[in-house]
Amino acid sequence: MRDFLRRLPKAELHLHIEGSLEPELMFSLAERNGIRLPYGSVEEVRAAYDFADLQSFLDLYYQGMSVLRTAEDFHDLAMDYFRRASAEGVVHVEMHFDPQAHLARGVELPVVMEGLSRARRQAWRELGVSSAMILAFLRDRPAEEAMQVLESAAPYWEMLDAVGLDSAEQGNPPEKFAAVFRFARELGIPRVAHAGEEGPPAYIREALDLLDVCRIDHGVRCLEDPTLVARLRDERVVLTVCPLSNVRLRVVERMSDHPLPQLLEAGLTLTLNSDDPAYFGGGMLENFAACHEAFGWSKETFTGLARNALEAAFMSDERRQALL
Ligand code: ES4
Ligand code: ZN
Repeated sequence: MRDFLRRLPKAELHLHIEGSLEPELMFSLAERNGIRLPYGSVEEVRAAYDFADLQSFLDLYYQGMSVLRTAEDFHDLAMDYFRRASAEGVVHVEMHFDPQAHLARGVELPVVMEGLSRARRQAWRELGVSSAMILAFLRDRPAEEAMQVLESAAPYWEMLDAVGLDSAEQGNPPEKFAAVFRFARELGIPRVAHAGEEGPPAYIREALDLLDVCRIDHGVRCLEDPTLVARLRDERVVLTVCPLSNVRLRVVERMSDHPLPQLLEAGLTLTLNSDDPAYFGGGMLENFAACHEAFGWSKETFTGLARNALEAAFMSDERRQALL
């Protein structure tokens, strides 16, 4: 089965590129940039990845990315991930990236864009892996700051496949970003948002009604609201579910408690994703394999989930036809 899951052409729709930073690369970039890390070894870093909730992860995630300073760093980060993903049978990667987390450290948007863009071209040329860019706003920062980021990204609007909304969900409802997402819509930029991971089903509704998103990242808490589930099913809203992330951030206690079987049974359009593979115990293949182990799904189920991702991906119809 693992071989089948590896060979299955997979598109990843929910990945934070900063969350793909493996401890080994963290150390080598720290050395290259003369940055001191609060860890003595790769093993110590991995041992620190024991999270109580989303916020305890975010604290280490923002600390880890402090080693990213130059365009070359962002290039190396993304190429390192594209190589690993390609070896797992991933053919398309949509990467969220967090400009505000870098601006706060004095790293300007052009540095990030140059490094990631160069890696995307190289991944396509050398690995045949296509990719997309999702500029994510940090929802625990003011909406005015997000608006400034979107305005300052004007030279890159054409390169953005979507804007997204991530970071600490509780107490930061989608409504807070209605004006920012309205502006993105006026610019013709598609929209996605994290909702219903730690936050309530009402945040999923708000993301649909106020942000006009085409996908919900996570969305697992929709099950608490049957009317919402019916709407998501009828409107074929894509949920980008991240099983290992949900276990590591204690959204669920263990894989066997994960609501994926109920979501599937409800007729929702689901995809499987890794979220932050360096922090949550593995990439796409590990997430697929964990579902097989926990739920015993058939090859047809996995083929269907992989197909959902290809159908929902931000890619040219030509590329999609070649992959479907
Ligand atoms: C994130 Cl809300 C959330 N979940 C997982 N990874 C993230 N990176 C930034 N925000
Ligand atoms: Zn995420």
